[in-house]
Parts: sequence; C-alpha cells; structure tokens
Amino acid sequence: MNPFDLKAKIALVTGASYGIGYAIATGLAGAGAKIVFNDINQDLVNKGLEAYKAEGIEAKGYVCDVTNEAQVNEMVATIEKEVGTIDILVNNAGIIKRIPMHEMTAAEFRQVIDIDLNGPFIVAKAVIPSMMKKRSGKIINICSMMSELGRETVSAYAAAKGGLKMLTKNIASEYGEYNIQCNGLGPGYIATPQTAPLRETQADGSRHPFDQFIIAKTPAARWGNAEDLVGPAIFLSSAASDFVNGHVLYVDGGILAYIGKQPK
Ligand code: NAP
Ligand code: GCO
Repeated sequence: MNPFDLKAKIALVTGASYGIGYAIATGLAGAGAKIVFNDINQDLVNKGLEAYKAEGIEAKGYVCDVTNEAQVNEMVATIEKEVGTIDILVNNAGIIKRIPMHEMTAAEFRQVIDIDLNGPFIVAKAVIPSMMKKRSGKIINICSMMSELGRETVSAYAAAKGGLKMLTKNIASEYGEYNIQCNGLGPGYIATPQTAPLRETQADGSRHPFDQFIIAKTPAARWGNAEDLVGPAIFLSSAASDFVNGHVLYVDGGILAYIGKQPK
C-alpha cells in the first residue's frame, strides 16, 4: 500500500482559486484526491475551475464566504449530496492587513480574526460530524510564521494565526478518538499575491527591503513557492500521517531555526 495515496478521497480546500490553496489542491489531485473548493465570488470560482481544467483536474467549485456559517453549512451539505463525505479539509482561505496596531480600527482587526480564525472554526465544525460518523478524517489548518513570531503591522494576523495553532491542537485533542487528525501547515514566506507588496522591485531597480530581509533570514536564501507546500500537504492528508496529530509542520526553508545572516 502506498501510504501517500489519496485515491477515493474527497478534499475540500477553502479559498483555492489561486495561490497556496490552488497549489495544494492540484497536489492532492495528483495524489488521487477528488477536489472541491470554494472562493468568495463566482468570478474567482470560475477562474479556479478554468485553471484546474487546464491541469486536467475535474474540480467542483462553490461560492462561499467561510465566515458565513449558513453558507458554509449549505456548501458542505451540497458537497455531501453531489460528491460525497469530505475526507480532507484544508482551511486555507485567509487575508492579511498590514497596518500599525495603533492605527488599525477594531473593525479591521475583527475582519482578519473573522476570516483567518473564525472561518477555519466554522468550516471544521461543519465537516467534523460526518468525519465522526466515518471514524476517519484529516483537517489541515494553514498557519504561518506568525503562529510563532510577531512583527510590525501584522497584529491581527498574528493573533489569528496564533489562535489557529491552538485551535488545531484543540481539534486534535477533542476528535483524535474518532480517528480524525488535525494538524497545521506553517508556510514560511511564499511568493503569492498576498506577499507581492513585500517583493516589489524598488524605483531604483533594487529589491524591496523586506525581500532582502527575508532572504537574509532564510537559510535556503530564497522565498518559498506554493509548490513547496504540496509534499507536506499530501503527507498530512494521507495515511502516512495517521499518528501525527496536533502538530504544526513548518515549511519555511529554516527561518524558525535561524538567527539570520550577518549584514555585509
Ligand atoms: P491569497 O493569495 O490572498 O489567497 C487567499 C484566498 O482566500 C483568495 O482566493 C481569497 O479570495 C480567499 N478568501 C479570502 N477571504 C475569504 C473568505 N471570507 N471566504 C472564502 N475565501 C476567502 O493568499 P495565499 O498567499 O495563497 O495564502 C493562503 C493561506 O496561506 C492564507 O491563510 C495565508 O494566511 C496563509 N499563508 C500565506 C503565506 C504567504 O507567504 N503567502 C505564508 C503563510 C501562510 P480573494 O482573492 O477575494 O481575497
Ligand atoms: C507578512 C507576510 C507573512 C506571510 C506569512 C508568513 O506580512 O509578514 O504576509 O505574514 O504571509 O504568514 O508565514
């Protein structure tokens, strides 16, 4: 038996029209999983469906705001009717707001917490009952370096991702007896639209200061690509990780292990 084989498994990846979610979903499909995904509007879902089709993946897409419990419950019920019980949930949908905390409104703080922490709770809560009945399930929460570290301007995001790490551990604790494993995947700094502002080439043609900073902080001396997350996601989605529970697997090129390169 190939412990990484996902044939006959149904995987829901949230916010997966592009970016990290899309890369993870295509990887899970490559391992045999049937992909269902959602995004915030029909245009994004259509964009995702075209992209998956171009890769030869017959995905099903749904418009669903992960912060809206009624929409989430309806999406999960529709998936269970149209496709089948969800075996693998990847809570990927997320946003970031980079604003100095003393300038951030409470509404802005709440919006990030709502999408990045309440959303994973709502979607996990919707899929767990069927996983309990099946006595099998995989939940993967996309955490972050900010599940462990802070930095200027990302207070809401760090609070959400720190909370998501503990939600991951609690789901693992509460549902392990149903053979449900819940783990975190903690990407380092990944080149996606979300981090594009941190990598913009400067007017004088030089690299963005933050870009240079991350290169110096990463032993691999490069930004991650969304594809770097595919193998770890397949591992956490498969039988190969049936005794891994409540763990956050950091895929960061070594950032969390490294004090950083001395400036020249
Ligand atoms: P991204 O490019 O911004 O994609 C996020 C996706 O989630 C987008 O499709 C977005 O739709 C969707 N989304 C946002 N709010 C939603 C909602 N309420 N309901 C449903 N979908 C929603 O982000 P990414 O870089 O791929 O990151 C994906 C995940 O990895 C996020 O949780 C992020 O925090 C995490 N992460 C990213 C990095 C990194 O360096 N990129 C590192 C660590 C962790 P819209 O296009 O409408 O926003
Ligand atoms: C930032 C970045 C990071 C990454 C990621 C790191 O502004 O610091 O957006 O937060 O998105 O979460 O793991």
